[in-house]
Amino acid sequence: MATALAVVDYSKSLVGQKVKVKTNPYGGQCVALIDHIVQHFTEGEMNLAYTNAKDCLAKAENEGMEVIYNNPNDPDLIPQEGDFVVLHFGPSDPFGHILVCVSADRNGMVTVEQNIDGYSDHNQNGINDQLEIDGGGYTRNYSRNYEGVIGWFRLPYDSLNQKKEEEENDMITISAPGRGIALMMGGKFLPILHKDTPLTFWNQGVKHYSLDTATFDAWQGKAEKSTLDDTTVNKLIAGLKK
Ligand SMILES: [Ca+2]
Repeated sequence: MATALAVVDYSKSLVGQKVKVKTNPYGGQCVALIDHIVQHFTEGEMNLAYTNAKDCLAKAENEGMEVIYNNPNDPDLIPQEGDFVVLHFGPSDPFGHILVCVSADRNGMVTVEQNIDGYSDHNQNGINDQLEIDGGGYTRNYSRNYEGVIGWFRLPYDSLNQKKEEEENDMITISAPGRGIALMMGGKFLPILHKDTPLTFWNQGVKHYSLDTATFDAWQGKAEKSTLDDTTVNKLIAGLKK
């Protein structure tokens, strides 16, 4: 389930790693961490593919995420846990910065962020890692005030969870006399071979349908098409129209 708390927990689990995405050749950039988290929770449906941190509010808006623009004159307008916060330090700052808000109050935020330092040389070749392929920095716990914060955005939790629910509803178990029991998932027939397995699904809210053997066999793919005669089908359809 995608929740703000899940985003925070997942972000914390990445601390100490250099988190990268395929679309960013510069390795552990601040935005690569956020891109990875967004892709993780949306199963790849949303991303921040090559966007500089400072442009991520517009990108997030395009992707359909909720975006809040900061008003520095309103000290009560602060990000929530799990929000992705965008910083931009004026026109001389070419890239900006982005981070995960763990918690926030009027004075500042506890965060998880990657590549905090402008300069690093983890591979010790004397060249700033930021300028190197596979460069960047590591994900760290941090805290800061709201200097440079231009806004924040968050995952569309409601629609993500609704979609998940619909996917789960797309799953049923079926049985028929002498045929055992099977899982139907997205139109696919998957036999269930262990007596404990149906309970696992039912405990997750998967519904069960007891079918006749002919329908069961058809769903399993043993029959190419329904073999109900026209008279019966027409009677059924007539019944529907009532
Ligand atoms: Ca280097």
